[in-house]
Amino acid sequence: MDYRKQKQYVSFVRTRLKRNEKITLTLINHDAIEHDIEISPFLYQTFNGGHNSSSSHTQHSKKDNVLHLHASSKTTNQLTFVPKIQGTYQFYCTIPGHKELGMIGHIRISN
Ligand SMILES: [Cu+2]
Repeated sequence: MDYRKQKQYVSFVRTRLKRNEKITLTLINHDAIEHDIEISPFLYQTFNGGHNSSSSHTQHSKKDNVLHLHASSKTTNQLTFVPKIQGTYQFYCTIPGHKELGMIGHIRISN
């Protein structure tokens, strides 16, 4: 996932994933403000935390089964996980107004 403050706010390297396949999600933030990514509830297993220790970030939700990854301005952050159940899931930036700007999309997890 690559958030750029250009015509297209979000660009993707890959949005089709396989169940039980380890995937590393990379959030690259080229913008002057923070962004994050949250995937609507689905079952997964994580290997490293997407929650880094940026104290300025107050949007952290602690909802069950919601994968959350945050990147401060001009930073890149990563999270490795294994999706456990197939389906199509929505992801979006949780900063107010950003979803409406186009920071939204879908990932597909197949068997
Ligand atoms: Cu955003």
